[in-house]
Amino acid sequence: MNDKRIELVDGDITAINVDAIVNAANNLLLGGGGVDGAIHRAAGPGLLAECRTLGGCVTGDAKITKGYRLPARYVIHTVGPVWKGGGRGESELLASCYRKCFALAAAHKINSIAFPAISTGVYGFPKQTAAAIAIRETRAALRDDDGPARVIMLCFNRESREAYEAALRQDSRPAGPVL
Ligand code: AR6
Repeated sequence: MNDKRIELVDGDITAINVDAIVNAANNLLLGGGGVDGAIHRAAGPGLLAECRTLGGCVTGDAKITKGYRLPARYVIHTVGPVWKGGGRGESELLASCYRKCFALAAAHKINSIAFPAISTGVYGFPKQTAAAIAIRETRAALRDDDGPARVIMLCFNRESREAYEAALRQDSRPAGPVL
């Protein structure tokens, strides 16, 4: 079962020793608060200098940079949707963030990747729905032998951990006849 490749880890994403960490950024890609601020502080000014060359990023897309002073070799910057009640395509946009991150990970031969709970801080996306989308897209990326060997979901608080635990308890098998 590919869920064995998904780990829940408590703590700060900037300290994780993986090939790539994901940043929950905004459209400008020039830093901000929350996990974005923490990543830029830990990576140092080289990260902002490279981000300035990227021309921003549309919501639901992702761009990759080096990790500079971080233990991670790469940072994948993705822009999650602002929650506006659920009727503005927020779930599809959040799913797109995860898909674009996994596509970049494949293109750069990234074997281990750590995600924060994209959009669930300042952007207000409900944690439980966001965790279900994160786990569904991760399972899709790990189908067969595809995807990174390790996918870490960073749990910055207890609510996030509980949301991921609940999402992982949801059966990933397609519905079929009861044997
Ligand atoms: N490590 C891991 N997770 C963290 C950390 C950390 N160091 N710090 C916060 N979180 P948020 P968003 C969690 O607000 O909702 C920024 O200003 C946090 O508890 O960082 O996508 C950007 O520039 C929450 O669960 O990102 C954008 O303007 C999750 O990370 C905007 O915020 C995401 O919270 C993006 O908002």
